[in-house]
Amino acid sequence: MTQLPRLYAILDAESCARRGLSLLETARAWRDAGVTLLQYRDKVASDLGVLRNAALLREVFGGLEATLILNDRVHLFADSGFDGVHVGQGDASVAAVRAVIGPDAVLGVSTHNPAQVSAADLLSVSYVAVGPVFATSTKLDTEPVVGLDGVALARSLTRKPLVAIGGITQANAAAVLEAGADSVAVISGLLDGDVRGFVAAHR
Ligand code: TZP
Ligand code: MG
Repeated sequence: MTQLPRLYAILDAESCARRGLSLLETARAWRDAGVTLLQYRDKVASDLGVLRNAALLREVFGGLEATLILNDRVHLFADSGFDGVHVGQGDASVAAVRAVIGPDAVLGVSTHNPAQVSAADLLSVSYVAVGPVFATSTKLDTEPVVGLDGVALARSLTRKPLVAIGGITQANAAAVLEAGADSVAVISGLLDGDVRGFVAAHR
């Protein structure tokens, strides 16, 4: 993955369940709409459940040039058959994660302020995520919003691919990209929006 696609779709199990949506049907719809970078985020399923879903997601995206990222669950990375993992500030250190997943796997880390962005810039991460850009009700324990200014500041602090997350919709995505993000990571904006239109607008 040399360059990130502009849309980074996050398939969040809880967000799907809350809407009565099937995880796999949603994945199929997103694949058909042109999603090529997908993170599977599941804070509720058991390890076995996550591995089962990971195998099914691999099937859904099989044969396509898609990148599949697992949220947390670094210990499941090898068995997931995914391309990488994404970790937060409260998870294991980037160095420890890198040691587990190997040098070639995609590794993303969440950051919430300039100090964290600068620190992440020095680590062996494939991309730096920054957020929440806008208010979101998807993740309840979020840090304060960083806004478009926070995205621009993050952009000035790292040359790594920059992913913006939090409250991003088709309506505000262009502004976030304009502020310096390479990619926008989206949960609700896809579940509640027009995924095909989103992909087409940011191809
Ligand atoms: N990290 C920061 S905000 C967020 C995460 C996982 C939730 C993003 O969800 P949404 O629905 O796209 O605002
Ligand atoms: Mg985490």
